[in-house]
Amino acid sequence: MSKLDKYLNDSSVRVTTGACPHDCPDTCSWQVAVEQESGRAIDIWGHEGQPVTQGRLCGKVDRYLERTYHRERLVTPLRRVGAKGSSAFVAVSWEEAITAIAARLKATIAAHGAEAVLPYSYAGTMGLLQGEGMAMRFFNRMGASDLARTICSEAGFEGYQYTMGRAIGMETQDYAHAQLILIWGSNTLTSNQHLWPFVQEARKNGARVVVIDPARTRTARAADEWLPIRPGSDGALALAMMQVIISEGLHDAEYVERYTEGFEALAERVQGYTPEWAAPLTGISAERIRALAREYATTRPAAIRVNYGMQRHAGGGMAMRNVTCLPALVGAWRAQGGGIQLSSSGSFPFDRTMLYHPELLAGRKPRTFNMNRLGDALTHDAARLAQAHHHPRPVDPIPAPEEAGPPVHALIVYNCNPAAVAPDQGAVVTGLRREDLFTVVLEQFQTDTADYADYVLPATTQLEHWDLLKPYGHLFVALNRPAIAPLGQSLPNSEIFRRLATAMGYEEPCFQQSDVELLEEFVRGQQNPVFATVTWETLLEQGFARLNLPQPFLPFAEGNFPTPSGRCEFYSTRLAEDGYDPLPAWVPPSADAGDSDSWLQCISPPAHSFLNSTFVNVDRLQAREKHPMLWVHPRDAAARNLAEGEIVRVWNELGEVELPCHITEEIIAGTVLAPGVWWAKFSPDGRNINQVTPQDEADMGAGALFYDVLVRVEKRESVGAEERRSVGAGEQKRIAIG
Ligand SMILES: Nc1nc2c(c(=O)[nH]1)N[C@H]1C(S)=C(S)[C@@H](COP(=O)(O)OP(=O)(O)OC[C@H]3O[C@@H](n4cnc5c(=O)[nH]c(N)nc54)[C@H](O)[C@@H]3O)O[C@H]1N2
Ligand SMILES: Nc1nc2c(c(=O)[nH]1)N[C@H]1C(S)=C(S)[C@@H](COP(=O)(O)OP(=O)(O)OC[C@H]3O[C@@H](n4cnc5c(=O)[nH]c(N)nc54)[C@H](O)[C@@H]3O)O[C@H]1N2
Ligand code: SF4
Ligand SMILES: [Mo]
Repeated sequence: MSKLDKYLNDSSVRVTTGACPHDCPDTCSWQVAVEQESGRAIDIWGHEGQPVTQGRLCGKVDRYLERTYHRERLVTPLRRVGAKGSSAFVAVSWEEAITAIAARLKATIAAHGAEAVLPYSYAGTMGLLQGEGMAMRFFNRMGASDLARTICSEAGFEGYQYTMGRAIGMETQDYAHAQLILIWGSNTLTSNQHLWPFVQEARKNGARVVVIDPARTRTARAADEWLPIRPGSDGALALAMMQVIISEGLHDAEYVERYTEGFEALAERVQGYTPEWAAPLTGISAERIRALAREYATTRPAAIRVNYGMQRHAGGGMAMRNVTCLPALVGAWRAQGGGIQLSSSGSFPFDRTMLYHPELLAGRKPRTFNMNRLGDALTHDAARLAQAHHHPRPVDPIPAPEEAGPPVHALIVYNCNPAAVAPDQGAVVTGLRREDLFTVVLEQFQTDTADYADYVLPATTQLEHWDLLKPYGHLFVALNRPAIAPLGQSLPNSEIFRRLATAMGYEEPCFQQSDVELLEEFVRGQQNPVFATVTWETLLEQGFARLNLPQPFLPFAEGNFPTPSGRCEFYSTRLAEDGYDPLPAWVPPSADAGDSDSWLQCISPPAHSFLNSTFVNVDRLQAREKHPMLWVHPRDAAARNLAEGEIVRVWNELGEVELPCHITEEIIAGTVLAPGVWWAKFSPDGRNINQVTPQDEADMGAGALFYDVLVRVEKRESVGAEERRSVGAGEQKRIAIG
């Protein structure tokens, strides 16, 4: 008997349908059983009728009730009473908190202008309502600084779009029809596990699965082949594959002729990019590259699942662009089971004006900060402040220091934990420590970031509020209904911003809309025919609805690329206009240790049992990940005389962190790996790996460079005093500015 049947037969229990809010491509639909009498949720499981969820949640969200009822859930507003970062707070009433926050914001705006207020948020929840639904209205009305949400996927997204037009790709279920699957820069079994059953189905029908990754992840172990690659070199691998395919005439000449742009120029461009050229860059032998290219071009259908690992590098945008050319070159789009998926986001052309009410800006055009440069944005240094403005393309001007605008005096953080997840943690924390910075954090838990808040406001979890979810891995919109009442005094983000708006004197009717009214209006208001099947009634009844798209979904079988030319653009005029090379090119990572014996490349991809910095405080999940650590290859460990489990110092010019080392062949030599994203306060020295990640931008979209990092790894005692001083000097510099 299914769980649903069991509970439907039990009148003491009611079942509510909802959806997982987390930043994960799978956006599972779930069901929650609630004991009628106590109002307490007693069980949660994956929706059996949702074709991608297929009745299963991941090991993290299986523990969602433990997270919701966690002993450390924030259940009352808090006011800081100790030093910033010391986590000393007292409980206050909502009225006191809201009144005090509004008063301080008004004073800040009067003294420095509304741009001195900076919202800082990401995808702690991907819900359209508890994400930016009410928040964006609030900050638009205020005229606050805007935030470019670049921390995750921007470089790859841009690279994909220059080639393809929009982030549209294969439907998840169609991977079952592939005969070859390249999993490229993705740890699918960890971060996209609902794709895996379809991969397995393909294998049952004879498909081969190859994982291209610097780490032998659990996905690589489960695949047919692990192709270890040096971080940041995927662009070179894709160029060399194209060189082989074109020079051997293995491309689909008919598809190329009818549906692509710039083939001749591409053929000329890739001539020099032979496998022999790519071998030393990628660490993959020329022979193996040649074989992979041939296999990819001659196996039909061939699918690629590409994810964000490869684009957290200086050349990440171009790397994604290069990889994205491959399916069109071999005509993979023609058949079900062929093509590529980065994200399904481009299939959801939501009209968000009803949600965000941009008219509240009333003609103002606030400056936009790049969220990856939060450290710089929080300094008083005008040059750094100017540098922190969002300038995603080479043609975008960077303002001069005198045009940078006022320093940030108030920071409002929601759905994000920047003290743990943002690059250059030393700079971020220095900024958060500023006595003259007023910080408000909306949170479910006392995170690293909440420790620096002046006010912490307790937020509800997905079990306690309404929301609407747009996935980025599949094509099903989902509705989340609350299953239980808010815990303690916690409130949905939407309600917190509503109360703040009232206290600020914002009287527009959109601040009076209830959560359900807002969602219903948004769903009913979508005009694009792709949403014809996503009706409010279906969502209420079923909990999810697939976009009005044909099945099988073959978006580019006959061209129809949403690019300016309507073709897949090997040559892109838009790239040229934006200041880039219009053709696929080699853009190296900025962190290349070359033949250096002392520097190592450092990547910090997601830990299996965490979701970014979420779930790190859930006991059972923390126990599974044990403790923060650094994977080191035996060769690199031997060169440093390191022993398993010994605490090492990981450092570069930005900062340093101490981590126990784990000696393993599951990471390539020359690269170290720190599973992320641990709360800094759970680490031996109160820091995490983002001590050493830079604020610098990737080539496209001003994306983050989390995996484009050089570090020194040494025994704790052996770092020379002089080198340590030079690291310390970097921090001193920032403290002086802050
Ligand atoms: N070194 C390193 N750093 C990284 C990465 C990496 O790979 N390596 N990955 C990067 C990536 S890809 C991303 S996307 C970012 C993610 O960074 P974040 O967006 O910060 O990540 P999360 O941990 O998902 O969510 C942050 C917080 O949102 C809170 N939250 C969840 N739901 C709600 C809600 O309804 N209301 C409120 N008020 N709060 C809520 C959670 O409690 C959590 O503390 O991190 C980046 N940082
Ligand atoms: N369990 C779990 N699931 C998650 C998350 C999580 O933290 N935990 N995070 C969520 C978020 S925010 C995101 S953005 C998504 C996607 O998350 P992604 O960032 O795509 O994460 P992964 O799937 O781990 O894939 C990254 C893989 O790329 C590898 N890699 C690093 N550098 C390179 C490189 O230069 N080239 C290649 N080929 N590979 C490289 C890493 O070793 C890792 O295995 O996952 C989401 N799902
Ligand atoms: S985190 Fe991802 S896999 Fe886990 S329940 Fe949520 S959507 Fe599903
Ligand atoms: Mo992400």
